Amino acid sequence: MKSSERSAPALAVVGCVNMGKSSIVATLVEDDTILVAPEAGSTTDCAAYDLKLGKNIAFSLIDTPGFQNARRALAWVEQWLKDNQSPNVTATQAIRAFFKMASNNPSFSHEARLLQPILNEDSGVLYVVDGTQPYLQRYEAEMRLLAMTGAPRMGVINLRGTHSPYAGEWDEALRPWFKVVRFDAHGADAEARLRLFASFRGVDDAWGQVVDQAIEQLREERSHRHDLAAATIAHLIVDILSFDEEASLETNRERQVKRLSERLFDRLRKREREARQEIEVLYRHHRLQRSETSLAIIETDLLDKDQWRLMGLSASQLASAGAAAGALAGGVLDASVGGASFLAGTVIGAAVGGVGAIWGAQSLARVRVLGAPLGGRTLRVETPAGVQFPFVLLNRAILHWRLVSGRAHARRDALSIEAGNTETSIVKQLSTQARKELTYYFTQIRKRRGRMEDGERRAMIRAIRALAPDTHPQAAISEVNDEPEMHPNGVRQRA
Ligand SMILES: Nc1nc2c(ncn2[C@@H]2O[C@H](COP(=O)(O)OP(=O)(O)OP(=O)(O)O)[C@@H](O)[C@H]2O)c(=O)[nH]1
Ligand SMILES: [Mg+2]
Repeated sequence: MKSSERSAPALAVVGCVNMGKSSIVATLVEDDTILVAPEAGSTTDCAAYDLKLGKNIAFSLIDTPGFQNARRALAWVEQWLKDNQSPNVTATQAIRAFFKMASNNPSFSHEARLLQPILNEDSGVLYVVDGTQPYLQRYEAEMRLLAMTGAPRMGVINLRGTHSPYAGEWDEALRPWFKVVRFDAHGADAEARLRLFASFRGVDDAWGQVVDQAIEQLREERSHRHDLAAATIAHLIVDILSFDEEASLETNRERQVKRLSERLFDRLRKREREARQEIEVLYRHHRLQRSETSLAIIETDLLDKDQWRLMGLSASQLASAGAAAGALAGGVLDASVGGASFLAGTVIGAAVGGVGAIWGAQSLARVRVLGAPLGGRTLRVETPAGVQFPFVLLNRAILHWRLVSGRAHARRDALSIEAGNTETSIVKQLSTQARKELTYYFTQIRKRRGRMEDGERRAMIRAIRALAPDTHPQAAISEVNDEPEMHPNGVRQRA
């Protein structure tokens, strides 16, 4: 397609094999399906990927096979120029002659394919180099060939992390041929991605307006995604806090508690996974793998008191939760109290039945025995009482949110959520005001068993939205790790 027919500017992403071309395309267009692989020469054909904004295409990026025979290609072109010497003959004509020959010559198949969008579709050129590899003289042939096309162009040094010892060397080598920018294809966050887009202004003078519009729209889109993610997390918390499992009271209550707890926590994990997937899709991560060990941590830390401690939940809150669990040691599931709210509000812990074996020594699930309308009694297992639990849930959700929303789409490694260190405690950084507000919503959800008023629900979403990945408003995050002010401990004593 000629540029006159195309609505959006296009850039062919070219360079030697294995420099990170496909990685840059994947990260820029947020496509985690693009083949990124350690083998040199993994991309064998050109493919155009569009950066879509709403219905419009802001940019097209063309992933290309890497140069394989650049020096021989350049030698051919130079020979052609010698053979066709005349004041009217241009370098671009020589490149076109090469392209024509190479299209039917298997030893130049990569060169022919990568030149195709530049020569036939008027694409600009994004020349990618690897800042962790030394610059070698032979790369000059690639740069010369690209310069001969006359296409607007820019050089990108792929930093591949923070330590790119040869970036300076590359910078010097590229400058005679290109405007140069640096980019970390796998480590780039949303802002770094926008900065690279912004640098496209320098590729072609005519692109300024398109670039500015795209950046504005990308910012809006990101903000909208954050809104939706906050709503997804609020929804998750509302759902989980109102989960319960109920059945007619059986003689062997310990076994029944264990069975119902297992069922309840299966639902809980499933619901949490669902919410995570929704968030991953929002940020266009469709193929995200989670590492098994991280998953295990994720699955268990929900009820791990060490996590609570790291989150800044007070010692007294933890102690009373522990004491309440301890009071039940020895299977004191004493039905003698009778009535509708036997064991109401108490927590059942490791000591009871096999619950602890499933949920770890610090496990807490809430158990009630209720009077049934037609006589008899019902055993109900609910998600853990107290505000610690929703805060743990919130912390996990936000951690995941931040990781996913900041993750470059070129990465193919499993998502690793390392719980268990203070850096992962987002709740700990909350201001007193934000904690209070969230505590209030969590208490309301419990009280009304998930039926929140619309206004309240919206306010809760706003409170969660304030914790969005790249917004750190002072209102929500305090400088000091002040002692949390929460509902005393959420664990009521036995009636
Ligand atoms: N850690 C890290 N690895 C990277 C980065 N960029 C590329 N790689 C790795 O380098 C290898 C090649 O990356 P690709 O993006 O496939 O490179 P390419 O230039 O498209 O390679 P070909 O298509 O084979 O020419 C893959 O194993 C990538 O995971 C980066 O920024 N950081
Ligand atoms: Mg590739």
